[in-house]
Amino acid sequence: MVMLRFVRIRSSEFYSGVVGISLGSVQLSPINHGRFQCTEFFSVKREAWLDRCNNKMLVCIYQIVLQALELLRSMPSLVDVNVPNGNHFMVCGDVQGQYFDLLNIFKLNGLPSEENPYLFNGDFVDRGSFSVEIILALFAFKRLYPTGMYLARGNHESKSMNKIYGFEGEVKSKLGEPFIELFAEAFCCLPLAHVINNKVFVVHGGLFSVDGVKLSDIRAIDRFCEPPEEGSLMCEILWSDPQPQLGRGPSKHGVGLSFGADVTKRSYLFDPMK
Ligand SMILES: [Mn+2]
Repeated sequence: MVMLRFVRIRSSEFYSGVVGISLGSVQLSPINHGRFQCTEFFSVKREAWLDRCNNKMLVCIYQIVLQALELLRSMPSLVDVNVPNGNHFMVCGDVQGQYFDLLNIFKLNGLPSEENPYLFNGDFVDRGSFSVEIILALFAFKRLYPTGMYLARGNHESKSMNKIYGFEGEVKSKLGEPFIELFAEAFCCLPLAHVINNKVFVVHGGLFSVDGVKLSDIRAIDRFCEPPEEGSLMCEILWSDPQPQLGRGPSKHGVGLSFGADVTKRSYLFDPMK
């Protein structure tokens, strides 16, 4: 069951010019997401998809995901966020399928809007039983208020993690198999890092196995892929963890690394020469 009652978007707003699907008449045409070939998504699963398109709710859901995907794809790998003096900005960590926790956050801090912006910092899905509800709510808000909802990729926004930790199965049972690939594509479009007011660097995981990484290096990451398993900035951004000891150590995940406060202190991220 999908619970999105609190999201008020008029159905006419769901029309997607990109795919030529409207709520009244379902017309499928090949779509080109740049490097993503969604035509395959339709050709392989076309029958199953057409069957499901009779359900208007699924069409709405499809359009929420697709429109969020398009928005996210147009964003850089590192997103600069400007919070004017006196305004606030809420950064939230892993919600991991706990939809009622997400609703509680909104109850305590207000619904997202341009005046009440949020950054959800990855790991939206897996583990909890309501990952579908969470990702649809976040994507719908992204669509409604592009500058009121920022989303960063976490290590759980990947095919291999979703297969093991529950999201893939949940999508299959609640929405149907065709959506698995669509979400996977959307996750590949999520930005990797945010910088708030040129001062605060926000990533899901952490810092790097080498010193001297600059913001420009992160801006230059070609992120439109499944996360590489190791030895890349993208992998470390998603997987690294802080540790109480100084220096660098092995990661408890077996991917990325653990880093101490000294690594953070000598970071060149905000070097004026960046
Ligand atoms: Mn994580």
